[in-house]
Parts: sequence; C-alpha cells; structure tokens
Amino acid sequence: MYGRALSCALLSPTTRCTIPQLIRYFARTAAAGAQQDVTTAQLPEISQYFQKALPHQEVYDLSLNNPSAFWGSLARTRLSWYRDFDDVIDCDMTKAKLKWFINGKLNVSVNCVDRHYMKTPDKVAIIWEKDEPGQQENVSYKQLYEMMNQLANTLKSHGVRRGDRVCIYMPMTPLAVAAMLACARIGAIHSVVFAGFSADALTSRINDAKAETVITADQVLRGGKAIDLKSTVDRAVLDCPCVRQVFVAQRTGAPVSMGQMDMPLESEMAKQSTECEPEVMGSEDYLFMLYTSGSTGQPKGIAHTQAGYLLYAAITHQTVFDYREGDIYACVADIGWITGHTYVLYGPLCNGATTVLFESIPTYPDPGRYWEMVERLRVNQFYGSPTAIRLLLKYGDSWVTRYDRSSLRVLGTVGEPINTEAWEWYHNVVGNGKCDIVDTWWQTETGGICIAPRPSRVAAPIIPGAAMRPMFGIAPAIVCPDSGKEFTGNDVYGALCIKLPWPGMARTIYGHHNRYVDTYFKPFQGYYFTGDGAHRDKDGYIHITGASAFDEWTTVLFNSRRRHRLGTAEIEDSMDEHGGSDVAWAPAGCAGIPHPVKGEGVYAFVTLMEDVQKDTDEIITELKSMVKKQIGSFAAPECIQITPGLPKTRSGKIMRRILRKIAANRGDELGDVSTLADPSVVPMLIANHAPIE
Ligand code: 6R9
Repeated sequence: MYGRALSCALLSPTTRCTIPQLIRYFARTAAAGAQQDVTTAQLPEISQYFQKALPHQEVYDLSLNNPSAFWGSLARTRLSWYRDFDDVIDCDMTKAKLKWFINGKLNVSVNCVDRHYMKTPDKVAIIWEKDEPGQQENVSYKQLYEMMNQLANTLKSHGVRRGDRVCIYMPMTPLAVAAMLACARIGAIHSVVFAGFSADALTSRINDAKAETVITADQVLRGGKAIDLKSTVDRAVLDCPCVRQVFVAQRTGAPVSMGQMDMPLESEMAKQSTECEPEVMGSEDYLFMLYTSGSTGQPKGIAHTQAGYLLYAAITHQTVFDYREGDIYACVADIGWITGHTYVLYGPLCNGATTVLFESIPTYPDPGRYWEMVERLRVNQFYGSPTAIRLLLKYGDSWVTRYDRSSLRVLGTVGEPINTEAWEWYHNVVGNGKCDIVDTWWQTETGGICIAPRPSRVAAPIIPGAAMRPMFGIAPAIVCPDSGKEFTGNDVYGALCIKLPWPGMARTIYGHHNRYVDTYFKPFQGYYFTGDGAHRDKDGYIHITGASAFDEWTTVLFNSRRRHRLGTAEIEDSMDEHGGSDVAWAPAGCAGIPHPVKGEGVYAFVTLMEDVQKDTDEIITELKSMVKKQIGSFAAPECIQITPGLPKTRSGKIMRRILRKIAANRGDELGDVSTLADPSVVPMLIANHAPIE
C-alpha cells in the first residue's frame, strides 16, 4: 500500500546532460549574467565524473559559482522527494539564516531504506561486525525496513510524535541504527548519546533536549567486557523529570531491573506491523541533534536538518571514498559521534551501500582485528582514526601483513591531524602503497567532510597528513585572527573559516540559537568560523594546524572509534563540584596536551585551598574520579599538577595560552608574560611539570 503511494509521489528525473555540457552551459549563461533554470539542467550521476576522469577543478568551480544549479540538480537526481523544492538556497551567513531546498518535502528513512528495499530487498544493508570476531550478522535492506518500521510503530503507539526528541543510548547494534531511522521515519529528532558517557553526562543531555523517551539496552559489549547501560540510565533519569518512558533492548540478556517507565523493546516491537507510513517532512525540519563541546562548560546540541544534511552526506560519502556499487564499506566510528551518523549510517545508506557496523575495539582479541575483518569481509574502504593507527603501528607490521588486504582501495582518517609516521605506515603497510589515503577534515557542525584529498582525480600525489582540497561547494578562507581580514595569497596561516554556505551545515544549537550565532558567525563577519587554525601552503593546499590555537577546545581520545571533542571548560566544571564545607581545591585550568597514542590528552592545573590536610595523591585520585563520574572515564586528565598559583592577568583572567605551553612542556616558548599580575608563578609551574602517565 505504502509502496504505491511512494512511487506516485516521487519525482522522476528530467532531462540530463553531461557535466562538460553543463559546465559550458553554465559558463555561457554566467558570462551573459543569466540565471539558469535548474529544472532543465540535471547534473548526471557524479560517478560519471570518476569514470570519465573529468577535471576536478571545473566541477568544483561550478559548485562555487553556481551552487543553486549544482546542489539543486544533485538534490533532484540523488534524493527522492514528495514535493519538489521551490528554491535551492535562502541563506545569509551574517545572520546565520540557513535554508536549503525551500518547501521541499521528503522523508530521510525512505531515502535511506525504502528506495533500496524496493529495488534490491535482499542486498545487505548492514554487516554487523560483533564484538567477537567471526560472528558477523548480515542485515538486508528488507530486514532493516521491517525492523525500522516496527520500531517506528512502537514509538508512535507510545505517543512519540513529530518533533519530539528521543534519546538513544545504545551499543553498536542494528537496533540502534533502526532506532535512528525509526525517529527519522516518524519525524522525531534523535539525540544519540555515546554509550560510554556517565549518568551525569546523560542527565544533562536528556534535560537540555527535553527528551521524553530514552532507548537503551541492558549492556554494551566492548573488547570482551560487558558494561551495564540500563543501570546508568536508571541513575540518569532520576534527575530527568521530562522522561516518561525507557525502552530497553537486549544485547547480552543480562538481568536488568525494570521499573514503571521501562518497556522491553523487542517484545514491544513484535506487536507492531512491519509497515509504517513515513511522515512527510519539510527540508528544513530537524533530523537530529548531537551534543558536542565548545569553550564553555555546557555541551551544545548541534542540530541538523533533513534534506541538506542527507544530500551532503551522500555526495561526500560517494566522492571522497570513491564508493562504487557493490563495495563493502567500513567506517569503524561509533554512532555516538558525528562520523557514525554521517558515514556509518546516513551517507552509505542513502547511497544504497553495504555498511559495516563495528562493535568492537581495534585490539580485540588482538591488534590484527581490523585487518582480519578486512580480509574476512573483503572491505573496500576503511575509515578510522589516527589514534587507532598510532596505537596499532606500535604492535608491528606482522599483525597487518598476515591478512589479505587486497580488497582495500581507500583508507580514510578523521578526527585529528595524522602525523607523518602514522600516515606512512597506513599507506605503506596497511595499504601496501596502493590505496588512496584520505585525511578528512570536518566537524559535527559541518555535517560532512569539508576538506579531503579526494574526490580530485588529479594525478598530483596526496600530501601525507594534509586534508588538502575543499569539497564541492566548500569555499575555505584563511582569516587573520587579529584583523579579521581574509588572506588571499598562498603560504598563509590563520583561522580556518568557510565563506559560502553549504547544504550539510548545522542550522542551530538546539534551543540556543543566539549561542550558535555568537560562536560561529560573530567572530568573523560573514564567515562561518570553524574554531580551527589552518595553513594554506604555497601550492594552495590546506593543512589543519589544530583547534587549540584559537579557542579552548581539547580533543580527548581514548580509543580508536570513540573520539570525543571535549571543552576544557567541561572538564574544569566537572572538577568544580566540590561544594560544601570540605572544599579542598579550586579547579584552575585544563589544557590539551600532545599524547603519544591518544593524540591529545588533558592536563589539569589545580590550586589547593589553604590548610588542606589531605594527601595530594588522594586529591588527584578524587579529582580523576569526579571527572569519570561527571563525564566518563575517557575524559579523566592524564596529568594533574597541584600548584600554589596560576598565571593571571591583573583583571584576574587566567592566561590559558601560558597553561597550554606549560602543559605541553614548552615553557621556553611563552613569549611575553609581562601582563601577568605575578610573573613569578611561571617558573614555579614549569619546575613542577607533571609527566604524562
Ligand atoms: C568529524 C569530527 C571536530 C574537530 C575539528 C578539528 C578536529 C577533525 C580533522 C581534525 C585535523 C583532521 N579534526 N578532523 N583535525 N585533521 N582530519 O571529528 O567532528 O567531533 O565535531 O570534531 O576535530 O579540530 O574542528 P568533531
């Protein structure tokens, strides 16, 4: 019944022309100052661009010079709509007004599942690579369709409506993917919280989103260890007056206590039909929110919308990874991270791909896990993190070379810069010198990859450790942090900004739009400010120089696929909960420090109150356990330096620049410290530098 409704509603592609024709056409009309009619100029499948090796520069220029035609054509050929959009772009970056595909109507779950279910029901949508190797399970598009619909009907029958927020706190299972898609189907906004965050962190995220429904599981399995999830949710929801129901899936079957709000997910689903009418959503309705950190303690619920996000996810997935029909594609990120949203789920499924859902860790049962999986599943694209690569290279080449990796074509990294040693090892050992290494730069806020060495087919070699080229539609700008002026030439360093809107960009911080505008659009008028620093080299390629140059983020990595962007302020706040009469310390400042494996670790400076009797080791243990409780064990500082004083300005502001240098053991690079109220603290801090554990 539903299939009929869908096929009537979907638009059929109109006339097509080739990219060179299109480019000539645009060049002509642009020269004449004419506006082209996007409905008559359909861009062909981008895959043709690969097959024919068309010049990247021309396609890229087209995407910047005529974004309406470029994205409009792609939206019409690559997504299925209930109603065509009237206009492609209605954006004003100075006001953070960001609207794409105006008045279009579609459903993301239809695009990700139904389309492929109708064409190839038995095609494998998800390979669930379970924690134990060799026990993978395939989920076909038909099975995913049915699971998603039963879950959607379950939510609906328990009163979840369009626009409601649903918190998903689950292990890496097909049910978690189905839960995200089920929300998309009924127009609910999902907020996935990484199933490693503590009860307190979960509480604040649920309350900020005002989520009434939580979906969780009994336990999560990670590297052979079972960790309770349900009991964490129980503790979290005690302080969440908004929550009225908790669905509990079974991962391990461990006994859990079921309270009045709790419902077993699988048995509720079993009562439901496998058909669920999709909600007709507007292009700009919210699809999901995802919490990330910034320079203040309060995490930000970054909100993405339906059409622009999905299109950007699909196009970047295909072009950066050279995804081709029939490939087995593996992104080993957790779904609690934006990488899991865009490149495990939405991008690949929109493209009808077979996507691997990796539940384990890179060293379980041994450091050959990834490559054994590559051999067993015949993986074509592998997308992971520099942390994992750095970790694995320490174990030596034999864990890699004993497995057949000949299926691999593209190796990707994301999340932080990849150092040359790790890049070379990834390229020479893992990829046998034959794969493209794509170092992809992007953020939760950008929705998808913005800078990466591919899709360019230019013969020029990829520069180790450089993200290099902007994606279609991305216009990077290197801006002088002091004057706010854009550097136009090459070989320049500055704040990385983006000067044109693109469809995948976040639309707001959920419930805090002013904060969104202030954080990203106020620092440099007319630009989106990424918070990162970058160098555009003499040949025009972009190298990311890191986040901490321009704000106070720190990136904490605690294993390969669960990478977290944490604000230093968030960690400081978590150590500041020691109210009451027994106050022993004043949390001072945290800074990101280079860490040999994690990439970045946390270094905390803490001052003690006078007359504190406690032993410092005891205090350090207590501080670490506070961070573990409030945020999660991955955020616990690697080093805590107890210090009698801090580098403060006369107005009392801590000079974080100095803390960062000292934490990184670069006390000789402090520069001018004359503005400090008491410069004598500096040698003291340097002398007491704490080593990384
Ligand atoms: C996708 C993701 C975003 C921040 C970003 C930057 C850092 C990401 C990077 C990179 C250097 C890369 N980052 N990719 N730095 N090279 N290839 O990671 O999203 O968790 O929001 O983090 O991560 O600092 O601003 P998110």
